[in-house]
Amino acid sequence: MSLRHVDETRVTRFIVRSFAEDFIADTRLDVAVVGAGPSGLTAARLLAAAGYQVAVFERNLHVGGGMWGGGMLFPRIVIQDEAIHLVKEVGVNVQPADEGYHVVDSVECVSKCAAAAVDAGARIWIGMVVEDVMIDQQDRVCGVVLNWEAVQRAQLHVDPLAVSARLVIDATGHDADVLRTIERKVAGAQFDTPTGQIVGESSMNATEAEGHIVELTKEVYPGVIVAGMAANAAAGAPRMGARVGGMFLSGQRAAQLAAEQLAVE
Ligand code: 48F
Repeated sequence: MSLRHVDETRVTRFIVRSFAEDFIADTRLDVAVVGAGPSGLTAARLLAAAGYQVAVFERNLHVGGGMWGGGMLFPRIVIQDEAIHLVKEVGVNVQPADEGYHVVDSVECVSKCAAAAVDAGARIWIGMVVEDVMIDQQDRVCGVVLNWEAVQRAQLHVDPLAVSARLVIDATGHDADVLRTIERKVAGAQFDTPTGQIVGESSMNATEAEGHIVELTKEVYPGVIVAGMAANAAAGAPRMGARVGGMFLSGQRAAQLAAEQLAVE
């Protein structure tokens, strides 16, 4: 059996029309999640499931952030008892280790976390970098400024486009890229961190890192909740390696805080 002949220009129209319809729908968001690692995908899934209009912007062509490579390219990640429900509820198979730890296949974990976020109603835009934020008259962040990662890499002079968001979640990992951009661009910006500035992560101490990550997940700048490794980086807390339960719990906390704030606005 041969496949139906499709005029190539119709394929072009299908793709552009579908992209345009969905992207226009995402120009006024409740929550813009920046970064599709474990914390961003978890926050997006939970907020979309609660009925909020959520989009995730990811600079790479792939989702999953630091999860794919597991620990030093061994494609396994370790999650503690306290967080394991957040991967079990998206269907990830779990191998119990001992002392309250579980091992999961990182490829399976990325795939199922991303699929569950999309199934819940979040859209994930890949290849798009958040290169700036929009701010209102009170210097509150009210949206994100987007460009293609390919444009940024090629250093082409191409103006970006912006989408509005009632809240932004910075889930950009070690770089805390959204907060760093605000620090660079908003004169006198003060953050809810120990120094009032973005401190940068400190060397590995997994126990301390995981102990603080949920409380460090908060609105550190008006309109921006920080989640995942970016939360530790903002506050100067340590990194934690391939033990990633804290990332999932932080994503859950970011979703809770965002929902509480959106509910009262
Ligand atoms: O780094 P990442 O996985 O963040 P996370 O959710 O989880 C961290 C763990 O994976 C691991 C770890 C555990 O101990 O430390 O690293 O905190 O995912 C962050 C994602 O954000 C994207 C980046 O490509 C990655 O996929 N990202 C970073 N900056 C931008 C961005 C940006 N400006 N615009 C769009 N995406």
